[in-house]
Amino acid sequence: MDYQSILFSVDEGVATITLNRPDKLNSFTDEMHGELRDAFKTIAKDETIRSVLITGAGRGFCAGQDLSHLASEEARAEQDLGETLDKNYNRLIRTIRSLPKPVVCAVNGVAAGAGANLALACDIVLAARSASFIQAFCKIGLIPDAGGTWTLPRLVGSARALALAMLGDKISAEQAHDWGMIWKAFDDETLMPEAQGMALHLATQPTQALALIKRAFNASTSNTLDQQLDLERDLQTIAGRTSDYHEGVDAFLNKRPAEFSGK
Ligand code: LHQ
Repeated sequence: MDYQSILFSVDEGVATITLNRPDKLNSFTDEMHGELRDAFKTIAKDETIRSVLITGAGRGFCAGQDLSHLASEEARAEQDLGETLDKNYNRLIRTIRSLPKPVVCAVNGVAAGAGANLALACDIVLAARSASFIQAFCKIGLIPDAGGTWTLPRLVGSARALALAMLGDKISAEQAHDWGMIWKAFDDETLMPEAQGMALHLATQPTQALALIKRAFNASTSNTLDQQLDLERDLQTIAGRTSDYHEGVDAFLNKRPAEFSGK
């Protein structure tokens, strides 16, 4: 498939997706969603891909849904927002959260609306110091979507999440870092080398274990401690049967660097 709204490349086990509508701050269109679905299908199928990096082209990361086709009242009235969520955003967020590979997000500029919540759905979020996060939905009479009402309170607590959602205030990358919303903020010029280095590192790690870690953390949000202890037992049993477990222990005992195959 030829992509018009994203760039997609695979190198050294890392799949890089760049949202690529810079003039419109990489806002989402149906076309972009279709291309993202196609790219994630490749990522899921290709065993040589062991980590994913998502970023944006130009000065923005992603300004949420492209609103330009909603100029007329008829267009707004005709649109079924629930259908749009089912068709596009919910699928995208479910795909990222259930992907058995680590997903790094490099937020290179403003992340607004569903763009902010796309970033927060990723496993490790890095941001440029000039980047910002805006739960812009309330400014147009909507509620946070793309998983925001689930991720935000878990990341920053209800008090901050509710205020962010109800005020639509812009917060800086530094603030997002201080609040535990993202992993780290970097000077603008070092964001991409840092993010690429991290994605490359993850692509050399025990992929099955990383996938199981993701599964365990996903489940922990609704499990009791008892359920989670049982899940850890089950997932650790699976991890203990991977080649990478044998390699990791052998490498440690022989004082050599581990060479994980992802198997
Ligand atoms: C845009 C957009 C944009 C089109 C900037 N669309 N062109 C919604 C509805 C349906 C179904 C389900 O879900 C959703 C989810 C959502 O995401 S709702 C939230 C939608 N997003 C927003 O409300 C954010 C709108 N954008 C902004 O508030 C500002 O653009 C931000 C704060 C992101 C950046 O501000 P500035 O840095 O001042 O840039 P700008 O506003 O000048 O934008 C640059 C260009 O990008 C400009 O185009 P132009 O041709 O005038 O240069 C904007 O019109 C365009 N753009 N966001 N969402």
